[in-house]
Amino acid sequence: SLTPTRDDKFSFGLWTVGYNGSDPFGGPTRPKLDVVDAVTNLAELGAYGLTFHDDDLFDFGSTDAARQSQIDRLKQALADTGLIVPMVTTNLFSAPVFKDGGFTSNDRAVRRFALRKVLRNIDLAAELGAKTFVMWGGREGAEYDAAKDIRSALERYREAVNLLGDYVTDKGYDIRFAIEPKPNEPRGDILLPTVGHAMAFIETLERPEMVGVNPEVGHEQMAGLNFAAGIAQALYQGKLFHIDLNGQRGIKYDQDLVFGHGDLQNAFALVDLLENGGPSGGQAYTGPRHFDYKPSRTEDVAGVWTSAAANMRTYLLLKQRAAAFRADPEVQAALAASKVPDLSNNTLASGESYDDLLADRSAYEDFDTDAYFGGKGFGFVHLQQLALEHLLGAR
Ligand code: 3MF
Ligand code: MG
Ligand code: MG
Ligand code: MG
Repeated sequence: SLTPTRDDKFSFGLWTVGYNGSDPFGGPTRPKLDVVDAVTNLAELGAYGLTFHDDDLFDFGSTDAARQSQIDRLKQALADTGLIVPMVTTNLFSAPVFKDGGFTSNDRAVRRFALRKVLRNIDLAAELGAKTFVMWGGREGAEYDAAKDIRSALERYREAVNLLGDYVTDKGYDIRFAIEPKPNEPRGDILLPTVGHAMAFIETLERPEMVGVNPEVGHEQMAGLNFAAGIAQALYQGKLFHIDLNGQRGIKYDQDLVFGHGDLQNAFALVDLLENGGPSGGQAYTGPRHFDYKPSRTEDVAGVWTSAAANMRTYLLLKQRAAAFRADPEVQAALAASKVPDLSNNTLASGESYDDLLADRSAYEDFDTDAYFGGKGFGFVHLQQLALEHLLGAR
């Protein structure tokens, strides 16, 4: 069905539908969105979750009373609608004090303040039952090579994440961390710029099992990378803890378009991967389908909810198309002709050693590469055309 239900696990950031349309060149086009309105509208549209930064819910520097009042209003709205908070994240980028970063600011007092802000927010995440704590280090980076000792910065990042892992473990919270990579914006260069960088960094931590990634479609595409392929590797390595779905058209500023309004063919491949997985090993993704998009600056308040609904409808349309693609006997034949399933067979026979391989004349000495291929291609273009026709609803 194309009607979103709670079982689809669609979630939205409060900062997404709450985006007021301001940008570096102009002011807001929409009024501030109240959290209760956000929860009510998202629940009506069929979402199951709301996520937020601390500063989305209560202003930076709020008094304890103002902070608590917003938390209470959120809790009441959740109770009234049945919406949940699957993920919480901390804003370490908006306040001027974070202009050179939080965990990796050159200023130690800022680093200590950032840690305290995150620890306080982890307590709130646990209180609200969030299972994932996302960390996007948007200001962890530099514009100038001489201005940042990258190795020290990575060491401070490690120190911070190790401390947070100790805290969650000692408190007994049921929370895992997900690092969100981004290549640039707002910094000229951001630390842990891609999924690959982040996954390599995670292996250096004291508790690597507690930390995964939260890749965003547009962020990888800003680096010219294939998002679905990056997600496949994250799944393969058991590291896809969360995901930010949106749309991006090429290597430019972070567009945060509606999911599918960017590279639609890669969005199709992504939904096929998330929903149908394939027999190739690694974890299946069962987490939230989380949208981190921005209602375009041209839209009014009604347009905010139209665009929120569009994200979910596009996802469900792609899910339908991907199911039809997988079920089509012609696709199955094309996959077999292209030897796609063959890649899941081990290259060596069971128990075969390199000595056995070296002794196998058919593998090399007697392997006539020209005769074997005989000019025969793989047929990938036919396969891709079938995918495209399913995507277009032509089959
Ligand atoms: C910026 C982002 C961030 C993160 C958010 C959640 C403001 O490009 O994508 O959104 O997703 O901080 O961790
Ligand atoms: Mg983003
Ligand atoms: Mg983005
Ligand atoms: Mg994001």
